Amino acid sequence: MDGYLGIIVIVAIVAILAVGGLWLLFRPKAKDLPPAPPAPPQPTAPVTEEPAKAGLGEEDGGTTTTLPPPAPPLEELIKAPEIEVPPPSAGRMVRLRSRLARSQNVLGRGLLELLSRDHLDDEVWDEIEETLITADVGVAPTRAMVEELRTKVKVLGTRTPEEVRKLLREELLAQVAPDLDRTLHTQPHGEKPAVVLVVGVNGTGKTTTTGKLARVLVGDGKKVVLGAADTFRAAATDQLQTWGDRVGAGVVRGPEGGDPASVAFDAVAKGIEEKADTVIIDTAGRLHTKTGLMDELGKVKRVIEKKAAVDEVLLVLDATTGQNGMRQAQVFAEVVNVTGIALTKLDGTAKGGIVISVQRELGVPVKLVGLGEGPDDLAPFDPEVFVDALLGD
Ligand SMILES: Nc1nc2c(ncn2[C@@H]2O[C@H](COP(=O)(O)OP(=O)(O)O)[C@@H](O)[C@H]2O)c(=O)[nH]1
Ligand SMILES: [Mg+2]
Repeated sequence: MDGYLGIIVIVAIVAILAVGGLWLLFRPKAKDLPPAPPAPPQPTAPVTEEPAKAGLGEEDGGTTTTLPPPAPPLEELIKAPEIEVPPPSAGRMVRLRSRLARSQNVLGRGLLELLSRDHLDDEVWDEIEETLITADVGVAPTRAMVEELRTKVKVLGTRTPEEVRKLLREELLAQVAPDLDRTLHTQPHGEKPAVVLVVGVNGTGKTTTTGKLARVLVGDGKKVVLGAADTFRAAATDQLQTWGDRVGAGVVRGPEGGDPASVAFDAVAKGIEEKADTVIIDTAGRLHTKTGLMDELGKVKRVIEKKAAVDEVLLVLDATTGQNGMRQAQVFAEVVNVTGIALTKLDGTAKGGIVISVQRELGVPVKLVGLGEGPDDLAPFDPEVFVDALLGD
């Protein structure tokens, strides 16, 4: 046995020497070494260095290893969005009225100037008519207004600027229909949240309006769930997610290219489960020419209705698109029962008259107006503030 042991020891020693020698021969020279990689980040959570701080070490007599309270995961610290509280929605249109400057210059000032002229001959009346048509007031409302104004001006005879202003204010207001019910149905009923379905053509501002509206509601103390039923583009879902994160509203999303109706259904289910006040469903911009897509919108609505009533179907219309937008609106109105209009981009157009024509042609009130790209640039529509803004101070 001793012999064997001796041999094993010798073999082992030889092997070690051989390996060591080989390493000496072939070890890389310092200058061949690649640059040292950057030092890995040091773990930030101290483990045992300051046990006293954890408040446990001393009582235990230091016999056990104490751990500090678990730190939240780093990703959570980085990602946690700051929830913003928006200003109240009441009085917003007053604050944003200067955004109507373009419409004011063309429609308000233009008409005031024309109506203040000493002699209102046919040519001037043609100009008045043209001004109204150009501002998208629509043919029928324009005719009605011109006729009314003609009669009243005749009665007045000579007019002071105050009289002209009052006259025009009355006429515009009558056309904007101040008595329409513009209540946005966002109140929960019974055990169920209100459901708002947001529809409209691509690029009109549906997602933006959904986000802004969520902000308004959360600011008013409501709990809101958003449904990202525009599943055609992942970017659309992310866009809505950003809004949800900002205001603190949960977002229900589906896979890209998934079934929009099932996302809408899940969002409403989550809203019911979490006792939310309002669920807002953002949809894809369905072109009215694509029958299949419009059918799909009808399906989204029917599927939601298996869970809860749809309280508001908000048609988002881009004010800058004029008569073209109006035709699209009519097709939407045929597929889903539109209950309110959100008229966006009123800040970027001289065609404020679209408020009048869209209401008249669809028989649906403008409930919200978009007056800019900022998160708080959405206002409940107020006819008097609107008309006063057009006429200027
Ligand atoms: N100036 C202005 N831009 C708006 C308004 N509402 C939306 N937008 C812009 O319109 C673009 C399209 O909006 P988005 O919500 O993505 O439209 P969607 O395709 O219908 O969802 C974005 O650049 C928005 O910032 C508005 O009231 N005023
Ligand atoms: Mg969108």
